Amino acid sequence: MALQTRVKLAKLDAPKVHGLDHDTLIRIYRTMFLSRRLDDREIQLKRQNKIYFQISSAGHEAICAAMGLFLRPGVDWIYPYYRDRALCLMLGVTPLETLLAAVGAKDDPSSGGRQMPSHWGQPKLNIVSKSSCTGTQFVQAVGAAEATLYYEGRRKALAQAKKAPLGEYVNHERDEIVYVSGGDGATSEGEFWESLNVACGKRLPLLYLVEDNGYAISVPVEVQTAGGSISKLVRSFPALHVAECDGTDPIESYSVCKEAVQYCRERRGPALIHAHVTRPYSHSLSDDEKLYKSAEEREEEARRDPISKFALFLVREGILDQKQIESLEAEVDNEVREAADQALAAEEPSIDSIRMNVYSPDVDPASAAFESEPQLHGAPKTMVEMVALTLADEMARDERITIFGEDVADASREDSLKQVKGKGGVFKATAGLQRKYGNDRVFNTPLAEASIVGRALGMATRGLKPVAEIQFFDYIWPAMMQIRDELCVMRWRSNGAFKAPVVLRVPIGGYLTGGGVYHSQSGESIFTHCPGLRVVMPSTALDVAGLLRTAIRCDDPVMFLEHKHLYRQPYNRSEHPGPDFTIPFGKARTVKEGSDLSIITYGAVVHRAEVAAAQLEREGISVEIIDLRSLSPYDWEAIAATVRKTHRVIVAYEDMLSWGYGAEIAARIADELFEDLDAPVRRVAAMDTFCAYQPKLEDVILPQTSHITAAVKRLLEY
Ligand SMILES: Cc1ncc(C[n+]2csc(CCOP(=O)(O)OP(=O)(O)O)c2C)c(N)n1
Ligand SMILES: [Mg+2]
Repeated sequence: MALQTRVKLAKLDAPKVHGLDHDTLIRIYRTMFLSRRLDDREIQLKRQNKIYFQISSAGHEAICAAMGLFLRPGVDWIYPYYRDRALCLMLGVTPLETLLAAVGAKDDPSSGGRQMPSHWGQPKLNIVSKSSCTGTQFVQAVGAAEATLYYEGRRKALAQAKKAPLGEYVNHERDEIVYVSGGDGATSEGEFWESLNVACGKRLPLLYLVEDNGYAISVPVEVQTAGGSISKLVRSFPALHVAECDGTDPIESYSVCKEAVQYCRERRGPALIHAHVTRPYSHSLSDDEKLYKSAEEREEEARRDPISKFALFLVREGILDQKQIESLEAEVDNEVREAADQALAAEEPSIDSIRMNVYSPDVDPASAAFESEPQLHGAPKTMVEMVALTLADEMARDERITIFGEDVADASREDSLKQVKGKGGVFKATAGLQRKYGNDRVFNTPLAEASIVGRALGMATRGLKPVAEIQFFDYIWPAMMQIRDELCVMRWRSNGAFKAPVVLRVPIGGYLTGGGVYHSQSGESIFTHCPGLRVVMPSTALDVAGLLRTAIRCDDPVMFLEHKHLYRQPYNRSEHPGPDFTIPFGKARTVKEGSDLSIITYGAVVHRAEVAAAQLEREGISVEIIDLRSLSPYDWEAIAATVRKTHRVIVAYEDMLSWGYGAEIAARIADELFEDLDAPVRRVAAMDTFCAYQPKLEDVILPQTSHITAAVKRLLEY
């Protein structure tokens, strides 16, 4: 809304206001005041039980409003913290839009009523959907800044990204930058440090704003940060521009933001602003700061309140007189009242909308569009060779694909690359790809799993197609929050405005003879438990080719589990099926037909079931084997069909017996196919313990052919 308050022009002392003109000074104040009034209104609505949560931006308005003057909506990429209301208003988010989020309205542009208020997100403004997690945003912003550099050199990738679903929001400008903010508390998360390491190492155009209000809920900054000052700690990061300011003073903030933004735009490296702000309204409405802040401290904070201080400044400098301030404030109050009335009358989301946008509405990887016939040619390839071949084929087709992780490159040092054969992954699954497609497309990362996934997510948000590798399933856990709370939820929480079509390739499983507890883990059920994520686990080279290609071409995040023990087996090789061979997700493969009993399995147990079936065949027992190969979605129809055919079923899987993936399948069979069973559903699985290094112990722990054979015989006795 245009400022209607008439302003008496005063002569400004230029150095005092860093060249800011009257209109801009008033715009800053208006935005700050509007932000505060929206908080006040939300607090009132919460007390009236008309909204369900409130977290304020009070005390943070000055630095955020100042920053908003330098960021360009729809050009720069914004990863805002929940206290960035004034920034978002400056960039074009309207008061009504913020209140639509507060009431959880259908037309709330950040989430359609799915997220709490102040969890910003608007694709047309390049404001990326924010989760509640403190710290995850930092590594995602790194990925977004990497996309900036990537698109600079890869125009074809940009064109391809624009053509993909949600491509209307893909953009790139030569001097764009990425902004990410967080609180003093959030800087303690590992992801903050992981992100700085990459941003400085790659000199990314990434601007950090640390809004230090002295507390993370009740934890004071000296407990949070060694020495109490984050800017002191980060000063030794190379190429990082570091500035500290009074974030309650918009004019000082303006000058500091100007310099930092310029530093990033000029591609001199990342910048970090450490802004000291206040937090007068407690952490949220669920908190009462009187419980841990002394009265003296609270009074001191009140004296630093940015709104009252700046109003006083404007009057003192003759920019606005008291009457004009009152008139401006009345105008803002009116605007807030009107927006609140509209928000309270807004339509709620429909109950059935809850199922929408868990997965892509545009690309269904389980559809017939992904059915194809293999065009087999060439010498048989192992599973791991097929991974590399499929990646190479897809990279040739789609310039959006980037590949990264620990040790995935042939050789990071270009001089060495000329002289050596190349590493290409600890299992050689990415061998030769860097040499073929370049260092910007295939590269090694620091040893930091959360940042591998977070960076992939940041790139995917901007239209790229990252295929990242987690070196061993056993080491995926630092990335768990990025996977569970970010990758899986991005599309749903933004109500379809953002997506995260990352492929995570993860070597998994045991039977390694000497793998021990940290190189043999299973745990696929932990990820099939996560809505939003597709999980596949092929057991043959042909299925690797078809399913990996589908994973890359689909528009959802996919966890592609590669069983290490199967990588180089002679029994699952395949000729190359051609560059367009895809297999739909959620379609099982009948490994062997049979009539007496069914074994439902996947991964490394498929072959063990085949060996068991061959032995049993000699004793006149006919076993049917179903390889699920896709775990989420999975082929319930194939399961039901085989149970209805043989009436006896064993679910055989490598994960632990209790709470393992097969436990759910067995439960569903017992639940929904009870009438079709002639005997109870049986499971053959690993013991509920860890996988031992000593091969004799490993043999006992993991399911073996002999366990399957014994289970089949027992089941046929019914
Ligand atoms: C990963 C994670 N851990 C804990 C929380 C709960 N939590 C929400 S805000 C917050 C404090 C954040 O402090 P700070 O980063 O300083 O931001 P401030 O709220 O002070 O602006 C905590 C612990 C969370 N949301 N995410
Ligand atoms: Mg804080």
